[in-house]
Amino acid sequence: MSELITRRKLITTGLAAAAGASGLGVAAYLANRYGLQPPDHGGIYGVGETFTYVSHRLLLSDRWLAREFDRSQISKVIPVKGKTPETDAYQRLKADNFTGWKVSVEGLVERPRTFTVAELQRFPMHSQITHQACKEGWPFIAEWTGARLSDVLNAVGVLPQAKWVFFFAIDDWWDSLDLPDPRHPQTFLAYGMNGRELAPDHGAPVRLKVARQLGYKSLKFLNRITVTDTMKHIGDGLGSGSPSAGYSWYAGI
Ligand SMILES: Nc1nc2c(c(=O)[nH]1)N[C@H]1C(S)=C(S)[C@@H](COP(=O)(O)O)O[C@H]1N2
Ligand SMILES: [Mo]
Repeated sequence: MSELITRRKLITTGLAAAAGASGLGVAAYLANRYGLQPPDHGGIYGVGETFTYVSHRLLLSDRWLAREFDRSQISKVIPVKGKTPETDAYQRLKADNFTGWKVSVEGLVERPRTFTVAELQRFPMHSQITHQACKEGWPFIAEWTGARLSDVLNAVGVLPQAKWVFFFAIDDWWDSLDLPDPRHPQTFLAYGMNGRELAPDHGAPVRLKVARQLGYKSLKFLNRITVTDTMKHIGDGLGSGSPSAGYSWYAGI
């Protein structure tokens, strides 16, 4: 207990100092001290990214919950953003009601395997009514239903050296999370939305839903999950496609 309090005090003092002139250097110092460098820390927004990421990871509990709403607060109009994959592969799977869709879970796990949507539906089903905000606006509240990613990861057995979980989609989007989020109870592999099957516009047949980060981290059309201990050699090594597009890797709310 005392160790935690001391650590918190140190960090709070450090972050308070960070508001001052030599400010962001303190964030960088704490990032080094606790091994909390976001993968895009070297970019133009790098120092700010480091500050946000470090303060969230050190000051907020890994179990902190994103706000949940009542059914009456579900948005009446839900924006449609982005495109549904136009490839033949996606269209064929869709025509077959996605029975052939598979999500592989591989990398640093004891028992790599693939899951069909029906197999994902055998995990305990959970729902959350949460807010999703795109960086460009278009916020909405919806009910998401699915399996907890933590249950799926427990089923395959994550190896102790694991640090990151990468996600890949059929439209070539990719992203990653550090372990607190994949293990968080509001992080879902969602296959339902507002009481129906997930629609293609929202990522059918299965998408990641990360309630504690902005919408762009919730990868749609998910078909591969890879657990790693490094970010190197995956894409440009920045942890997701977002930093190259000008968005930060960490998008905590
Ligand atoms: N595979 C994939 N995932 C994606 C996207 C995408 O284009 N492809 N768009 C992202 C962005 S920018 C946002 S804001 C949310 C939008 O989710 P929605 O369509 O359910 O609103 O999905 C994210 N996940
Ligand atoms: Mo977005």
